[in-house]
Amino acid sequence: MRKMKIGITCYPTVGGSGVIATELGKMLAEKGHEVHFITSSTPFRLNRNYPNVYSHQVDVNSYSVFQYAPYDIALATKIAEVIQNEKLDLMHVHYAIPHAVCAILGRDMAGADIGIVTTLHGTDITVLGTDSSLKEAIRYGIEKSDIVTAVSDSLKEQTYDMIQPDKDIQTVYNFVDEREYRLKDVGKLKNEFGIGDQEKVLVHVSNFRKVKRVGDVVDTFYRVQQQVAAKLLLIGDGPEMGRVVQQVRELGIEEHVLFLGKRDNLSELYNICDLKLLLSEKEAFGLVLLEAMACGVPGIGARIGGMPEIISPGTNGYLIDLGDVEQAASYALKVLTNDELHQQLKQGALNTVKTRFHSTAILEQYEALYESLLDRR
Ligand code: GMT
Repeated sequence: MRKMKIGITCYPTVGGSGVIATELGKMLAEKGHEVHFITSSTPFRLNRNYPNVYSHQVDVNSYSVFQYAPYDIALATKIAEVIQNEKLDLMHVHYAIPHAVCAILGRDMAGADIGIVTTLHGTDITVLGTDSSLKEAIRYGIEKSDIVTAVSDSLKEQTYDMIQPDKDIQTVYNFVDEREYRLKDVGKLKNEFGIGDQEKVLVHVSNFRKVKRVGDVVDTFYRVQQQVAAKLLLIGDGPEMGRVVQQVRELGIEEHVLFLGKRDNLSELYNICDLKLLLSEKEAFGLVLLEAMACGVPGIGARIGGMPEIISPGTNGYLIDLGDVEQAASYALKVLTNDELHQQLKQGALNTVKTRFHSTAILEQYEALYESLLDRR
């Protein structure tokens, strides 16, 4: 395998796309490639010094004459500068807009003949794609990229339906860093959170946007805790938090719900959990399901987006019809009251990560795509 110089652009703040972009960059660097992150701030998972990894920050100045700071232009300019100074072999950008469009412009500005790989993560298609003012820009970003990947077959199909690009899109699934997300002995962590040994622990992790339907998670948990002693960990924060806090109060289950806010040490927390709930109405993949599974936590998800590509009902969790909290509660109770079934699903979850989403295999898929780009030039 040739050693390549790879530029990566993503949204560096918390979010699945930023996590995947950063973990991919770190793993590519470990394999000897030179990785250049070109982002508005240092990606949050780039939390220590990694050899072969460089971070280039996009400075976005706001001028009183402009109503909006020109992030896209500043990013394209920075991409052009890094392509030229570092002699990049290719750019891998996450999100069609603005990042693919910025990379195309940056390549043009640099007068370089390098390949652009664009990975679609969902929000850029399922949310922005419905905005007619952006649809043409998304199509342009996709069609002018050399290679386009989507994180699930579902997202690929949705992109064809909504954007109709004249472009081959390949599915490359997400992955986790198995060295971090794994079974761990976390000692008395469960008790330290005030949870009794006999209590079951359900968990939901998201950015609390409306599409995550955290209200359904709380309604499901309300039904579960009526039958078994249980606690719900709500991890993350976002626009719906106020409504969720109110719902928990109205249901009178404050004692059973732990609002943990944004957390970094998720793998340790997953290791005290028994079941994951992700009942969103849009979810191109559902990386948090995979992270939980890597720690032996089966999941209940809605039958939408990429979730049916991760959850095999009865093997590593269950799927429900969107919004059917009765069904979700009934599956949760089935799992939490049958130790043998729970153990089977736990094993199924671990196997899923190992056999279908292993980082080694996913990394090789990306490397093969990069190689094919170099061969074409
Ligand atoms: O789900 C979000 O709100 C964040 C968003 C992002 O851009 O980081 O997540 C998207 O990308 C993740 C990584 O590929 C996927 O696991 C999420 O399913 C996807 N979110 C949606 O499609 C809503």
